[in-house]
Amino acid sequence: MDYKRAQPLARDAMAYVLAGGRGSRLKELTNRRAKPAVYFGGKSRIIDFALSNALNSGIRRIGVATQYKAHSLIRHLQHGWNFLRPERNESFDILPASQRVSETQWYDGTADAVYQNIDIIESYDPEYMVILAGDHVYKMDYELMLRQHVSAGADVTVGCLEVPRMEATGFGVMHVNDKDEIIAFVEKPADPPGMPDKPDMALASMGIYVFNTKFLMDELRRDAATPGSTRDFGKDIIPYIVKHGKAVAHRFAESCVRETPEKEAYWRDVGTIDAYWQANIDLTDILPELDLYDRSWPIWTYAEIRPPAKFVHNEEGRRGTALSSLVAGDCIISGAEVVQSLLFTGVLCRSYSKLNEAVVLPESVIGRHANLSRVVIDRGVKIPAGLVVGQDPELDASRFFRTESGICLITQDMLDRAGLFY
Ligand code: ADQ
Ligand code: ADP
Repeated sequence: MDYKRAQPLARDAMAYVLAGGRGSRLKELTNRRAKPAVYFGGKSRIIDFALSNALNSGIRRIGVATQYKAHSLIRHLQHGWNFLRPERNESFDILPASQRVSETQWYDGTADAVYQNIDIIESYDPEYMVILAGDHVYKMDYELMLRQHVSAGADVTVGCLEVPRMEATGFGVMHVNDKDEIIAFVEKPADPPGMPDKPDMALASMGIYVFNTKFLMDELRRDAATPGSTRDFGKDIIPYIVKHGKAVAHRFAESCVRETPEKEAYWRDVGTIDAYWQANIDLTDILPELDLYDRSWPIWTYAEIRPPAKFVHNEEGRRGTALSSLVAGDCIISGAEVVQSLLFTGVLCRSYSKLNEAVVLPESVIGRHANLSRVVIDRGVKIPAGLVVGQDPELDASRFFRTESGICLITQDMLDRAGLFY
């Protein structure tokens, strides 16, 4: 027996996470950090999902390409993910855009973010490359995708899921034949084509690709020599292979990690304030669709060791409570009422304050008698005593970023600008 087949294909693969995008639809949350570094779920950052999936799938070589506002992301990766060791046939590389091949300062498209590090990838000599976006929340076993890729003899395998047709304008959309070979691919079509058997749904690319490394390297070199290419997987590489080679679709539902196959295959692009707020608040459900407590598929992150969360009366006997909420370490709920909310590490809720459907990022302070509902509060924000948000849409919109559905993003800059001091 070929000794390599005795181990998972994942051990011959390198995961390459694209983590350079800006994610501008997250507004001020991405002013100081790239979207993959944005906090999610009480303790983690968005990129922890792709990285944990890679690790849980058995992949032990990981590269992360960073670009936009990378400092917070790089610090997180260095603290939390730097445990893969070369002496165990493992590797973890943080690959900032650094003019390694081309003379331009930045990576062009996503394919360029791989091309510029070809020499590093080739030095590890992985059989397969698993290209991942760093900005989605989902649990997936890439080993199953690798197996399909190998057994289908594909040049590229593209992860895909079904989305409502009208929501597919932000995706690569494909048509497949009865063997799930991709016969057409359009990147971000204005009028997305529906699926033949389900015209209201479209088959969308998740921006996840599996290649044989040698094939990918040849394609990247070909693309780099092609005038007019934007050096992007979705715009250039995938459409070219669909035309000239064998591109196969891998259905996310086949490899999504969930308790039972009947459960919805959970995948979220938390790219807007509404989607970000909703996906975080969904975790406060009794049985949320995304299970963060499944120890067989842990979402690993870096967090400092901090004291436990604490719930106390104030001196007048007012109870500090949290109901249907996730409360991270080092939070203090003192004479405050927290309902259906998600508090990240080190949040202090002071007496008589009320939070309802609030997502509060680390180290923020909620002043006395503040009453906030349907909000996202950025890291380290000091909410002044008595501030009310969620009751007067016009007032809220004049002070904060308020979405059409009424979610308010609150940052320290916005409070300062409105003269709302702690
Ligand atoms: P988009 O969602 O538009 O389309 P894109 O902006 O290309 O995604 O970013 C993909 C990933 O690469 C993100 O994780 C982003 O952070 C990162 N990234 C972007 N530019 C980068 C750069 N220059 N250097 C490093 N990293 C970078 C893609 C596909 C679609 C597919 C969707 C699914 O093109 O076909 O449907 O993803 O979300
Ligand atoms: P308020 O009740 O007005 O919110 P504080 O913010 O001072 O008042 O918090 C009151 C209670 O919260 C304290 O008595 C204590 O139990 C707890 N607390 C506040 N800060 C800390 C801290 N740094 N370490 C531990 N407990 C704290």
